[in-house]
Amino acid sequence: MIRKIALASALAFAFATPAMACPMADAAAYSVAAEAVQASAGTKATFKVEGMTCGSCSTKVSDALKAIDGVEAVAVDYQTGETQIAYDSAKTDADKLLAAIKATGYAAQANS
Ligand SMILES: [Cu+2]
Repeated sequence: MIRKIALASALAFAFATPAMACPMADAAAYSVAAEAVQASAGTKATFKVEGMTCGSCSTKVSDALKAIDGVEAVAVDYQTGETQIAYDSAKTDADKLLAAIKATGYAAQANS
């Protein structure tokens, strides 16, 4: 309950802030995306991505993952490198996800 209220406040803040690079809004957007990953019925995989410095970096990684057939939800936090993915294990696997992240130019490893 308290978490939901905190999330709602974070969301209100994010939307009240015009399209502007803001670490707090980026963190709020990541929380929302991460909730969607956790809510998905798909198989979950988490990775640590190194070298991202801004929202464009996380968008690049996120777009590369979303382009993979079978990927259902993606959350990428450039501030911590934490990357969560929900996917259909009949269509793709963690190795392909990791390869797609690395293809964007960032170092990454699977969290175990
Ligand atoms: Cu960047």
